[in-house]
Amino acid sequence: MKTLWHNCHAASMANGSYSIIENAAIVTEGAHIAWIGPHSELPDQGDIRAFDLSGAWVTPGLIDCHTHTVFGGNRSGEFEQRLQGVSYADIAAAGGGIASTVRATRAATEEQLYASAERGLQHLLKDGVTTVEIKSGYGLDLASERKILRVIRQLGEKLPVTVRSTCLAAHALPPEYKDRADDYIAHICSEMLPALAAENLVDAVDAFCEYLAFSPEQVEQVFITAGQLGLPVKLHAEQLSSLHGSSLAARYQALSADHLEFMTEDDAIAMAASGTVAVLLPGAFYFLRETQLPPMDALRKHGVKIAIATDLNPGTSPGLSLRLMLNMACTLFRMTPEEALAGATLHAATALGMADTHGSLEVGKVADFVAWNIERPADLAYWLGGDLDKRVVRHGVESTF
Ligand code: DI6
Ligand code: FE
Repeated sequence: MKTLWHNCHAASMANGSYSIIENAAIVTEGAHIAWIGPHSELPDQGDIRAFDLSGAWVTPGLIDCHTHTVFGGNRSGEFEQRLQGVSYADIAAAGGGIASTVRATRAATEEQLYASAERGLQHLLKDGVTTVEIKSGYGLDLASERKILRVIRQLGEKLPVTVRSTCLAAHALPPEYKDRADDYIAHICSEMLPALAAENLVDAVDAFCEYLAFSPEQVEQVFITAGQLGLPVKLHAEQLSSLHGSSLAARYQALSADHLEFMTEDDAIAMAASGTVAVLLPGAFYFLRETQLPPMDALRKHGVKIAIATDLNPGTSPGLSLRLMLNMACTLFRMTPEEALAGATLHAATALGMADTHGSLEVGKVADFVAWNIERPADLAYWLGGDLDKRVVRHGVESTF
């Protein structure tokens, strides 16, 4: 069954870059886009069901390509401590930080984790997100990581959103392995990843490469195992210091390297060569009051694709709006609204290995799009959050919230 969506303009992102069609029409057939172009060129569709979009701007459904949505508790107390001058690293060294969320997550039931994650995810969906990546990483043992990954799968089954699941078992050192990081990495590689992959709970593998987490050598072991299991990799790299994790990620053809404030130009050259997407997370930059900016000039000069995501997590980015992150990417990182929007659609799809099916409005792609009641596409990065007037279409069908 075909449907015509008309009386609209489209920020289509066609052919791999920001692009627009004024006075556009879109024809969907089932879950896919069958035709898109200027309305004046629309071939006769006969008697077709039609929806008038009242002059809206249509964008691809937003894609949040980096979140940690499933966790127990929250860390607003640490937020207050940091406002008093205690650093993120100091809090982590004193047993807080990720470790405190691990305790709360281990103590929570699958049902409790589902309920709180669903609440968080609803905020993103109301903001126009139709695809989201969610990482584990607050369990850090087989049973607890499995519990989180099962919740991630359930979210994708029950909510109107496409969910990609990433195993981030190498997020932090669990207390059982204190001073034995190599042993924990060996456990991840020999037990955890093979078991979780066999249960079809994992779409990609991530790690935290940082002086307060895992070394490049340890991350490499995780990448080798992921490769043996046929899983793509991603990496938290260069967030707090420069260990050249992003170059390592590029060597392993990673889908993305994320954060990147401390990356060098050589890292950017390596990422450009491997097509590894730079996922920038302005919410974490802002919330940690970071001052080291990601090297925007080097990323642009070498043609690295740049995505923007919320990093939704309880410690460094309790960010419930992807559009707010577009604003922050512009105000803090000096991206243009066009770059930011491409970063939350087109390049976010590439960062998830989904560029063939998602991220732009093109014939054959999945019909996930948002019709925004706005004057110009830049308005999406202009308003600071808020529930903008919009219609969300997923798999060719209008979603209601
Ligand atoms: N970097 C981050 O910003 C999050 N994880 C990571 O590797 C923070 C996670 C947390 O503090 O709970
Ligand atoms: Fe993260």
